[in-house]
Amino acid sequence: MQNAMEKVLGKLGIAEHNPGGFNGEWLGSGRKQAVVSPVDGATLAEVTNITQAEFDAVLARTHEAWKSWRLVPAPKRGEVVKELGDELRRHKEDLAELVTLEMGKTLREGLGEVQEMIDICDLAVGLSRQLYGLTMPSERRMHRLQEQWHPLGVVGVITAFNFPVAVWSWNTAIALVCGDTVLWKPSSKTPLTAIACTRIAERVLLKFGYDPAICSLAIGKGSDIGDLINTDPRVALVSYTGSVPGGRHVGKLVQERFGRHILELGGNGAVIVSEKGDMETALTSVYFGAIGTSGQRCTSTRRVIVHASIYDAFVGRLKEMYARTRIGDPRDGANLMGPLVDAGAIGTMLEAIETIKAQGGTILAGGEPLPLPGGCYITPCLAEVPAGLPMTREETFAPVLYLTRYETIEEAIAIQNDVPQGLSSAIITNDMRESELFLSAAGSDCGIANVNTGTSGAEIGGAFGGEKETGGGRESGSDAWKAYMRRQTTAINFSGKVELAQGITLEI
Ligand code: UN1
Repeated sequence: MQNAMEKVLGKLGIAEHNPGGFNGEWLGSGRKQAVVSPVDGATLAEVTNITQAEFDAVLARTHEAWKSWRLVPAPKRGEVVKELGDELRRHKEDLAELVTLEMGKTLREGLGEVQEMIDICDLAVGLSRQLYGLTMPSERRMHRLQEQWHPLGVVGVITAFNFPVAVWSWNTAIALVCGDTVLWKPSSKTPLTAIACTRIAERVLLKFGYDPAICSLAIGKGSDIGDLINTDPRVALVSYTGSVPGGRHVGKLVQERFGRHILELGGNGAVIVSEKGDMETALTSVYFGAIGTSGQRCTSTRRVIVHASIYDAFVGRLKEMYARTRIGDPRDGANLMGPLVDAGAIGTMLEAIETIKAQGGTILAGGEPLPLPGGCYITPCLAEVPAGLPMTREETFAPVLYLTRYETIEEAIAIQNDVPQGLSSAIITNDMRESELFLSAAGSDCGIANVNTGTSGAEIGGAFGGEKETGGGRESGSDAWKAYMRRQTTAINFSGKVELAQGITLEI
């Protein structure tokens, strides 16, 4: 395994010691950190953070690069993103393996994550010829009223450990075709995947003769480097994925200077399992949603609201599935669940379980740490709770699933909505009235509402994001690209004389 690991690192350009900054040159002379794999506790490599002074050099170059990148025609920018997608296709297996090594998700999920990167590149290539503005009828004679979309500037992309590469790609592929440059600050838990992606982007940009600083990198302590991004007016848009407190902090700092932000914060996904739905569909959807990525997706299923008439049957079957879950080395295809990201995450999960019990919940299964190398493995937990238990309103970033009974569909929707977060939700039902109510204005209050499929695993074609404490931002598909550009409304007068709008006359 050691040799296989070194081979993957080598193929992706990861050395034993790696500078953590890139602005066309690789740089970094700050604190050194060893990157330890949650898979088995092995040290993968060492990364040197950038200093505050180095950050300034990185941002200055990224901003400078934008001044010429914005003038490259959008379809030409699309060609670069097409090549980026092709490079990701070539490196899909290696990059997926590095994701698995660095943060512990199963290899099949790692491959899925890299596939999301490829998908968003494909979408962005098409988009590069479709950055449409509207024309509107002018109220004045021989006038044209229209809007056009211009590049925004530097996009600061701050990402989390759980999707260490996909979130960068959602932002970067779209930002690049929109004529923006990108400054990436990855989670300090996953710097190697960030270096690997930046090396790929560097090669692609150089191949086309563009400034590689178009895709820059700033690895460093969150509160230092993050706040430099948040407070610097050269960063036009900050796209932040992380916790609610983190997002509140970012939002305030960026708003203070009237910058723009996209916030992708906590989720607290719920599935309503109706007695009018298919039991197998419900079980599979809930199971993958809860244990996938070891419960560390923002779209993870954390709550299941089950109709009282089928509750016992559903929970009985789910308990069997939980008991059968194969947990272990995420590179082994036989295992459905790998480790949590680090020992701290295990501690948080164990504390949460104690709080659930203290608040009156009952643990039905799981929550037992496993004696596997690295010390980051634990059995997934099922907890039976009354509706409204305080812990169910919090996002514990771990495989803990709350089970609650309901009697009426209105009650189920009310329970689903009664949390501060609003990212993802689902209903399992074959009853059209129930599913339409769930999707109506009186239904789910989340950014994502699914029918007969679970809360996680969103496709990149739709806009991704959520309401309330999830932060309101949207990334990926649909018209999410508009957040990465500035809209300009233009009135053009070709009449030869001045006519004022709103019928105002002027006798001069
Ligand atoms: C996240 O957990 O931060 O919908 C993103 C999903 C994935 C993305 C999750 N496509 O589960």
